[in-house]
Amino acid sequence: SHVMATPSSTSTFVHLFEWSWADIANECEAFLGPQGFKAVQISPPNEHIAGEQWWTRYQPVSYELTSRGGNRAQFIDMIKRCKAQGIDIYVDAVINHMAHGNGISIAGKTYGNKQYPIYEPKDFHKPCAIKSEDYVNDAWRVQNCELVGLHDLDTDSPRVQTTIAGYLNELVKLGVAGFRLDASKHMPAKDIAAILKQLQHSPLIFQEVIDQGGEAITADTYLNNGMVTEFKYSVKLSHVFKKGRLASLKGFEKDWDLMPSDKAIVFTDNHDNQRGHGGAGDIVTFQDGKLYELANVFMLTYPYGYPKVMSSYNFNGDTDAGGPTEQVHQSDKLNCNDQLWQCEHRKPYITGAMRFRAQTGKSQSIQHWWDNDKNQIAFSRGDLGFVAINRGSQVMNVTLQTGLPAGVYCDELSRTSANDCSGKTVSIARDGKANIALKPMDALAIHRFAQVN
Ligand code: LAG
Ligand code: CA
Repeated sequence: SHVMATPSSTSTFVHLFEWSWADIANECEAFLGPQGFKAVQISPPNEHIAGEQWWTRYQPVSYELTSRGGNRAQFIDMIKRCKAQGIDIYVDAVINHMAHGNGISIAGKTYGNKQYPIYEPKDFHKPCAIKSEDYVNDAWRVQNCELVGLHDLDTDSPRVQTTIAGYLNELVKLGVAGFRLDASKHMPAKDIAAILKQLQHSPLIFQEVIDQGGEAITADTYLNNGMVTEFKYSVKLSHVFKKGRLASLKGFEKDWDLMPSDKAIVFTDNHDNQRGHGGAGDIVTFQDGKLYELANVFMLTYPYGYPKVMSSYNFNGDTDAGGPTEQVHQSDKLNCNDQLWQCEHRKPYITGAMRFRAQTGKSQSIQHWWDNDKNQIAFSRGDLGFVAINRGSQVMNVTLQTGLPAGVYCDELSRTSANDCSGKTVSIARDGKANIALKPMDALAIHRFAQVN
């Protein structure tokens, strides 16, 4: 039977959106492994429609491993090289539907009239279009009609279930450690359960269910199958950082009506809502600069959910634009810059907050919460770590109880590597108190395993 593997609360993964398999393999070796990330979510690896837009990846033509990311050999090489660095690969599995209409695939195959290499017309639901009001009052249509014209697989049929399970089992055999199940809200939870029952191992499962409240289908229906994306977190965290008061984050888990921490995949933004797709609101993204880094610092240092860091590219306001044609890792240079790949996961404060999470995960309790009722906050992770964030426009300068033993601590966010003390330091007195000084739009995170001797 299917037993869910739970990631430890010490872990962080990153979505390398539209990165090629060769780039991901290089990034595992150059950065993700040495820094201590847990896993990478990759773009869909299966055969998809031809075209330049990023979303061609969400129109499957077959489950053959030929995609813009690379071919099967490159896919296998990526898994091996990442695994050697301790990095898992999570595949974005597009299983609710197949490509719209007629056309040609990236591998040069033709499809049309619901005829694909692995499916035929009888494998699909009778066509009807999902209308916006269906989300509010017609669960059946959301799951049985077509999402933006994509031919909807009859996921209730044993033949379809076996075909999908065959695809997932093949990936697990190649070393894939987890799956994002795309468009899960558009599949009945029992159909997903029937597919998962046929898996030969227990990969990490997270279902993409967009539930911001007020819809006919709710995220909790899917919790028995595994983890679920917590969109309320993305929307509410974004709102607090953009327009609200950080002080209101005190005890947010109780106020925001969220799913249990060990079921929740949390993120600041994702590949859809950062560009206004997938019913987005006003979300924090790389375009918010320092504000975005602070939102990620909060997500990564606070013990709620399994956090996913978004890694994006500059799309110049064109919400359909595919990624840069330049690879990230070119022979002699790294194309992480404002114009091309954003590489948010390499921003020192974001990487540093990820390392802080890895070091403090054993203490899930929040203590010594402090705020100034506005945009300055601080809290400890039991007696293992302490965090302060100043999102205000005034200097923060206050003496606070840290809950940590006396000593001089290195700030994990501002040091340049995990082995030096090149950034800020904090001196904690014998009573556990310390002077915490932060410029506007700055943060610090100290923990027991980074002290000056
Ligand atoms: C998802 N999760 O449930 C993905 O996260 C999301 O990125 C996918 O939509 C969607 N579900 C289907 O897998 C993306 C784009 C859509 C795009 C679709 C298919 O956000 O804009 O639709 O992928 O490629 C595009 C056109 C539509 C058109 C459709 C069919 O934008 O105008 O109707 O293709 O031709
Ligand atoms: Ca469906």
